[in-house]
Amino acid sequence: MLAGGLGGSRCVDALARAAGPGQVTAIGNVGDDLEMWDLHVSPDLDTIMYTLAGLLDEERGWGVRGDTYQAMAAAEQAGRETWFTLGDRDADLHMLRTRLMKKGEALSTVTRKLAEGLGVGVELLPATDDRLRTKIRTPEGELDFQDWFVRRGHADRVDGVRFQGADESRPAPGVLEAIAEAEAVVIAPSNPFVSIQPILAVPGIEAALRERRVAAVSPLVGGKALRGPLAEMMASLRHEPGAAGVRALYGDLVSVFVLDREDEALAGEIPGAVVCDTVMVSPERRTEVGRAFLEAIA
Ligand code: FO1
Repeated sequence: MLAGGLGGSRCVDALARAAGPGQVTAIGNVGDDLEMWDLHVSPDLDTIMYTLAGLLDEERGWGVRGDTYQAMAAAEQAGRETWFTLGDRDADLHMLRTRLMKKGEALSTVTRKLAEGLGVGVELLPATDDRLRTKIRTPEGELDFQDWFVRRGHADRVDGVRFQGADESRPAPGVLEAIAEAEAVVIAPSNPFVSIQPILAVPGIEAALRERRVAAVSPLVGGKALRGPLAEMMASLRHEPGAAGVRALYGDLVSVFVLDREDEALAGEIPGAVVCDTVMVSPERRTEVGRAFLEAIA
């Protein structure tokens, strides 16, 4: 499964619950990564890990449930950067990641160690070990992804997206093999512009997908994203609104497109459409939703 953001992590969880231990490989977006307090933060990889480990703050959609914020409070008192919130326990993970990467370990190696440490039963691979960063073009100029998303609350209109470093990047070890060997390849209900395209931008990944039958799950239900600015981005980037627009965006890369029941009426006009329940906000619902996915994409 190709995944980014909260929708992606919930879908990885749903599929993992339905398919059973050791059956799922998630390829995660790294375009959102940033350095905060000189720590390497990989929000999308961490959201997947925390979700699978049952640690995610589900209400907020990021970070660790019940975390404390002593380091943040100290930074604020001292007048240091606090626009990106790191809980104490979350920061400990970033410290370990940064320490191991400074010793020369690749992000994929470190991610495997972190996931094992949290008891995560899914193989989680960053799309690339190389530096790839999403940049957002706005009327105020080009912004780093988290600057746009968190610091400025994704209030600036998006006129374009690019992935710095993508052309020189290589897929992380195991990524192309996972795509080639999977029984089914699924694009999670993540934001296509800032979660999925930065994965596809790594040379070799899209070509590997084109050799396979790929299913995508719509991130828009009733024209709206459960969370995040996708509906607004569809408009500002001049795409057809709603699930049909996302379907068109994936074009012939995808042959199965999973729509939520709420969008059943669209199915007739959407190539490869299948319909099932896709909302998996509550962890209790995820096994059932995951089973329905497996059936729908089979
Ligand atoms: N999102 C916010 O809106 N504000 C934050 O301060 C914030 C901190 C944060 C820390 C660690 C982490 O793993 C994620 C964090 N996020 C925060 C979420 C993150 O910016 C986005 O949800 C993703 O990058 C978009 O998929």
